[in-house]
Amino acid sequence: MKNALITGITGQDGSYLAELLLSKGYKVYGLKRRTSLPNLENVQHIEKEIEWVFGDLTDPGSLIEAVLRSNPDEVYNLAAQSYVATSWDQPTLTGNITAIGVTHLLEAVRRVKPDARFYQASSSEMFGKVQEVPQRETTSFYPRSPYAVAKVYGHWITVNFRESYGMYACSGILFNHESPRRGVEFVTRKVTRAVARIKAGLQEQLAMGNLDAKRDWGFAGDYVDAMWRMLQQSKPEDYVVATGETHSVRELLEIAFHHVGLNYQDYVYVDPALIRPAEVDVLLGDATKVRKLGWKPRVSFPELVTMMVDADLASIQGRVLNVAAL
Ligand code: NDP
Ligand code: GDR
Repeated sequence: MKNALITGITGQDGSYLAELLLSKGYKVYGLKRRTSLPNLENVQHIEKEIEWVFGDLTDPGSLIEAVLRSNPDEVYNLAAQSYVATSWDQPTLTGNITAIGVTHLLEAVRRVKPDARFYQASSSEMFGKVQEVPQRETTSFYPRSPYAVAKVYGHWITVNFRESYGMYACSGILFNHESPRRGVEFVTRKVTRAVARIKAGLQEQLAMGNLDAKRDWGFAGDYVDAMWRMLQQSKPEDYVVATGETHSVRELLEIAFHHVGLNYQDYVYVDPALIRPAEVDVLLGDATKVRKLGWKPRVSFPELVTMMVDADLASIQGRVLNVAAL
């Protein structure tokens, strides 16, 4: 039996990854930080199967303890201040967690269990102001937010530990991926939840930011399988994970509202306060390299959006939702 340590396990990706590793027979250790209220909705169905370790990416001692206790074969660093818009409001905190936190964890692994395989959650946001379309592993970075700048640091410190110490450390450069477990502030979930609420008569309008932004959106359940595959290779390498399709926020609105028989133009208005100080206009990934590991996306963009609307409708209508089915 292999041991895996997952940071960020209470988030969207952490919950899907924990399910995947448990299904493969791993013993899963989950790092959770102290919160004023319990925050385990995404993992409630597997809570008892996980060995919980308290810790925080900004607290190096707690990470050393987590690596000592879990004695991991594989470490997945998914924890981050992951919301781009908040990174302008809290740039230093974002840097402490999303950038320096990676070094804290790499150092803990290097000192305690240097042969553990390490996965870093890098992001397509690092491409930012796009230099090349589609973006691939060799495309240069031009980050456009404090979050993206922090992720570039996390990416390069992972490369550096690989090259300096020979550690099996690699990054997945993942394009946007979504699910019914997505945080409610991200654009897909914000829209699908609002559609359900409008349909149920609980909300009248929806304020949005830039409707012309384009993203390469996939399903989170598919993407965690790519993370696992990256750690099963003979050599550590970095991989882009994407669908190879890009869609605008406007298309997202069209599909989501149309699914419940509504026209988004009757409900949506643009609020200038939601336009970001600097925007990433278009992202489109080339996943040729990771496809060679046998990975491919299985959920199309319309299937993803309608799956999320249906889950939010079920939740609003009070039907008991089993998170394991999401
Ligand atoms: P979420 O925002 O859903 O989850 C973030 C996780 O990080 C939560 O479990 C959160 O814990 C934890 N966390 C935040 N701060 C700390 C801290 N200081 N110490 C320990 N844990 C902390 O993110 P996703 O699941 O969507 O993404 C996973 C990772 O992948 C992130 O690093 C994100 O930046 C990156 N990424 C995501 C993409 C996407 O489209 N989803 C694309 C590319 C990269 P808590 O529950 O306590 O808040
Ligand atoms: P992103 O995701 O910034 O790409 O980062 P988000 O869903 O927040 O925004 C996507 C695009 O939609 C535009 N947009 C809005 N966004 C939000 N949240 N709310 C709105 O009302 C709105 N209106 C328009 C945004 O301007 C943007 O262009 C996500 C996160 O998961 C990161 O952690 C991850 O690294 C990247 O994806 C890849």
